[in-house]
Amino acid sequence: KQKVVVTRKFAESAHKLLSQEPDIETIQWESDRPCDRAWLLENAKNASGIILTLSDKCDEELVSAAGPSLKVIASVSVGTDHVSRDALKKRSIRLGYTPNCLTDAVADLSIMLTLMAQRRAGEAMQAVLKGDWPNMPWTPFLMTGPQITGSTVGFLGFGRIAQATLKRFISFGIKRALYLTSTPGKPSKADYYGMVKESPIPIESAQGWEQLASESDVIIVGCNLTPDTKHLVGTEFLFKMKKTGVLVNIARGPVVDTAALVKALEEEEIFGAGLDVIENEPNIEKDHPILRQPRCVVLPHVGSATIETRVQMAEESVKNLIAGLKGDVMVNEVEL
Ligand code: 8YV
Repeated sequence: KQKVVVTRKFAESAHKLLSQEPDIETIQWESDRPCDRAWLLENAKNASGIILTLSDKCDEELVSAAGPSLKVIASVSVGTDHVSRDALKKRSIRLGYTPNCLTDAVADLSIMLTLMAQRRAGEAMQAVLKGDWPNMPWTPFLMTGPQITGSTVGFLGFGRIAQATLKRFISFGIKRALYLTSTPGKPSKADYYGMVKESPIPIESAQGWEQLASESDVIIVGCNLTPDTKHLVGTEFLFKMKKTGVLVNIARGPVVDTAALVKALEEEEIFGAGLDVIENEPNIEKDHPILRQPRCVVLPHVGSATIETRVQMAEESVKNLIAGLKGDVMVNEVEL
């Protein structure tokens, strides 16, 4: 039998799929706590496949611990920055991932964070929770923020999630979209929903980050984390944004320089922010300076957290793993 290590308790249906495979023996991490690294390294020995998530680093150490038997890594995620592609490539290990099934859930969250930041939902709810409402007489500009209708939305990264977010924003009546990919000024190669070419609003490729930052009312960070995108949103970017601008990050924390964001919020260089991800997550203590910013909504990386999506992600990962072990076509495979 081929040994498969599973680092989380995923949806029941996914475990069932795996257990129906006669040639697979599963080693399961049983706790709801993140999988212990020492346990993973120990149990990976002689494994043919590993199903893991973002917080399980898949690096040279893990791949060597598994040894030459390792054929497939199935990551329950769209992002694969926790996986060393080099370590896999040199041993011809295949990498499965789950790019499509979580798009809607994350796009929904992008909209939610945008509206929360623009409409000051976090700040307003805090005021109510603190019992301040009786002391907040109605005034015409009480808790007002910028409106999404008629705005320009800028996308840093223009993949599936960004395009699904744009599709939603169009129904909110935005007037224009700008995007920045690794080829500034060039039309996007992918048009996932057939709306980039046939859109009711102009969708333009920005010439560079300066144009994206200065002309957008909302910036959605949706790019991969790479050495090129780390801290791409730093002081210069944030201080180029409109003072009424809102920054939303649903990608990876390190794309945004948190210290620079705190400064931009404190100095009112931008209006607000919505973060589903942040540098050094999940180790964000109560006294972290970003949590003292009333105009910043911070969520604990819940972009894909709908029941339906998490079930699909797990099932798809198992299918990727099984296909990988059999030498078949995966549902979604990363080209290494
Ligand atoms: C997941 C994500 O929650 O898919 C991704 O890349 O960041 C989130 O959807 C996370 O990866 C769980 O592994």
